[in-house]
Amino acid sequence: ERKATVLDDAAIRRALTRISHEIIEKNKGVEDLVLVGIKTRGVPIADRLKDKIESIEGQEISGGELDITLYRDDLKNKSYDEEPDVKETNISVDITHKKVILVDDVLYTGRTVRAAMDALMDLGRPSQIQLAVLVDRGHRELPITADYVGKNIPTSQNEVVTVGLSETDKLDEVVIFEN
Ligand code: 3GP
Ligand code: 5GP
Ligand code: MG
Repeated sequence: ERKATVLDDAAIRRALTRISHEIIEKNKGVEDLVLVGIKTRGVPIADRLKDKIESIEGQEISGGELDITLYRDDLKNKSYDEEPDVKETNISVDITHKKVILVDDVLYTGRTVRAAMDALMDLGRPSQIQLAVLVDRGHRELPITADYVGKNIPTSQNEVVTVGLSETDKLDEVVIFEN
């Protein structure tokens, strides 16, 4: 059951513009930054941030993708004991001594991000890893916090946050559903 629209397309655009400025400010520019999107919807979000940051700074930045399968996926009736696993990495730049910014749509338990950090460590030795998410819905099971958050949406466990993006869905919107 659809409960509420929490972000419409304008709100998503503004949140990503703000995060772009925060990334530039925190890192004092874009030197050595690599933006890595977590599939599926972290990838278009990373692409949008990359475009915005590049147009603000007038400088190109590197990007990449990680595919992390959620074995612990309640939607697919898998066991809660299983951990998310890295299926595929597509990062062509050397991330050693780089500041990697992981980008995902929703942050929940933190287990996907933990798997993503493991995968990055296997690829090289980043000087720093930061995390940007469009939505933080709470319920962390690991000591993981996002550096950049589009919107904090306190949810109950039986609510689901649906993220729609024009690249993958009909339109840009973030909606809360209750099962
Ligand atoms: P994404 O790959 O774009 O991130 O997990 C598969 C998809 O299901 C994800 O898309 C995610 O957006 C969506 N989803 C919606 N609610 C949930 C949820 O409660 N848990 C998980 N794991 N995925 C969810
Ligand atoms: P975590 O590993 O932090 O529990 O979950 C993070 C991943 O699961 C994100 O990539 C996200 O796509 C997905 N996810 C978890 N909960 C939700 C949710 O309520 N809505 C959406 N859209 N995705 C979720
Ligand atoms: Mg995701």
